[in-house]
Formats: sequence, C-alpha cells, structure tokens
Amino acid sequence: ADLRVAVLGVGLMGADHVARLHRRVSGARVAAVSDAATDRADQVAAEVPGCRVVPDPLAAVADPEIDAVVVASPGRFHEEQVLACIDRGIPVLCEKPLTLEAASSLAVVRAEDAYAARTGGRLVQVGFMRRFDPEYAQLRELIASGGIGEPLVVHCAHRNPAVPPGVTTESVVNDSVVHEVDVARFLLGEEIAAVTVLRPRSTRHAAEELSDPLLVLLETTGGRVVDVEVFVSTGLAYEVRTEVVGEDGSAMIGIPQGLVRQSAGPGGAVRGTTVPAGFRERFATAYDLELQRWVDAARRGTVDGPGAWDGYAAQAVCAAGVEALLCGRRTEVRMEQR
Ligand code: ISE
Repeated sequence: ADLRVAVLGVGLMGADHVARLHRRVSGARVAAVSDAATDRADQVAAEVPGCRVVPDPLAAVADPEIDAVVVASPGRFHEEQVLACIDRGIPVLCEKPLTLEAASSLAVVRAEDAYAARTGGRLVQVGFMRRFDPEYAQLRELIASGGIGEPLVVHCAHRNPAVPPGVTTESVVNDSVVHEVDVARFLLGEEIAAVTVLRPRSTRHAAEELSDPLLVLLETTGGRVVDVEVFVSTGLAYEVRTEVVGEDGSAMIGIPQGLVRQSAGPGGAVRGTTVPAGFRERFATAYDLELQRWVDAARRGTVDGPGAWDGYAAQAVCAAGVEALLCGRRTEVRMEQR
C-alpha cells in the first residue's frame, strides 16, 4: 500500500513537497497537512484528493493512519516534531536544520540510536538535497574512483539573487553555508575541524546589517581546505558552483548548460544560456530524487539518505561558523566522535 505521509509546514518547501509527492513520487500519498496558517493548509490540502488538514502537528504524527512524516515547519519546531516521530517509530524526512543547536541535534542522534539498537532500523533523513543532485553525485563518484587523485582543495560559490527580509548574517551561515558544509562532508568523507569567516566589503544591494558576501574557510580533519563564497543578495540569479582540485586533476559542477542562444545584444551578437532563478529550479531534480528515495527506503523500514548524524555534524560546524563570524578568528568545531 502507498505510504501515507503527513507534511508538517506548508510554506515554500512544504507546499513544494506536497505537490511533488502528489504528482511525481510513486509509492506515497499525502494523507495530511498541518500548518499554523490554517488557510494556507486548507488551500494546499484542496489540491490533493483525500488529504486532511490536521491543525496540531503532533496529532498528525500520533495519527495511526499516518505512516511517515515530512517536517518542513520553521526550524524551531523541528526538534519536538522529529523526536515525536522517533517515539512513534515512523520515518521522518526533516528539512534542514535538523534542530537549531548542536546539542539538541545530538539528542536526536541518541534517540534514533536507541531505536536502531532495539529494531535495527533507521528513521531520520535530513533534507540535504544536494546529495541527490546528479552533478554532485557524479562528482562524488569521480573523487571516490580516484579520477582526479587525492582531493586537496574545494572551491565553492553559493549565490542567491535575494533573501527574505529578516535574514541575518548568522542565519546565512546556518541556512546557506550549511549546504556547503554537508557537500564538503559528502564529497570528502571526513568531518570539518575548524571554521574561519572573513567579511569582505559588502554589496550596496545587501540589507542593512547584513555582511554580504562572506568568505568561509572550512578545514577538514584530513587537512583539506574548502573555501565558500556565500553571497545572498546578488540581484541576479541562483548560482551554486563547486570545484574540487585534486593531485591529478580537478572537476567542477554547477555550470549552467542547456540551451545556448545567440542573438543580438548591445554592441554585437551575444552567446549565452539561462541561469536558474532560485534553488527550487536549480535543484528540482534533486528534490524529486530525494523524496522518491526517501519513500522507497521508508517502505523498506530504513533510510538511505543523509541521516541524523549528518544533521548533527552540520549543526556543530555551523555553531563554530557563527562563533567564527562573531569573533573574527579561526574556531575549532566541537563535536562528539561518531
Ligand atoms: C535556503 O534556506 C536554502 O536552503 C537554499 O538551498 C539556499 O541556497 C539558500 O541560501 C537558503 O536561504
């Protein structure tokens, strides 16, 4: 039978996941949605035959007619919602962040470990969708196969055209750089040991108080270095590029290809292609694959994507990142041994 999924939080990402589960993912159906904005929940549920609105998210988790949960609520609610899923022993896909602090993410790791010790199964997947992007997956395979030799340095650019009002420099570390933190761990297969954050001159397009762009340096336990230019008010488009430099070659992903057009431009013909407008466009395939793989694994009683430990490690690195941002110095990551 189809997996009956409750989606908690139907803002931008949650509503997207509802549509994706309804239209493109097989083996699951959206049986319930929950959102503090009830009119929004009603609107989203109306698009999906048989979908109920359950105002209390924890009641949705407890509902015996729900088999699995997608958590897309604001980050401050993740901890209790994910822990409730573990308590009930049902699979949960949690958008990042897993929780707001490293300590509470570690509590989730421990709770899931206890469940795994009893049952042998896993329950928690964290929404690091880039791992499912075909380009990132290929890059990882290339590195793992030795195709560019020992990886030494990774250069990343992560640019957003704009961010919603209220975004702070700290939240850019937590919400944007967190993706490069996970990508670095995914590609290199080791933990991040230290973080340094530089604040170059800010763009005039940045909201007041926002340091934008930032340059973030991640040092891994194996002595590799990852540099991240994160720039959230470019006013242009969505660009995510990652280049890995190895001992025997280098490889880059994130160069928009697709249709290349030549047409009249100022001062002569220009040749070019379109850059995606936002992360939902750039990572559309990644999100589809993420959800399909989550559903397939959940139906087998397991998780095969990034798990609670990955969520915890990312939080621990981001906590060091925020500290590094505030103190202006290299900051070591404090985290448990796996
Ligand atoms: C947002 O929260 C995301 O997760 C996007 O992937 C990222 O590009 C963006 O910078 C974040 O604000």
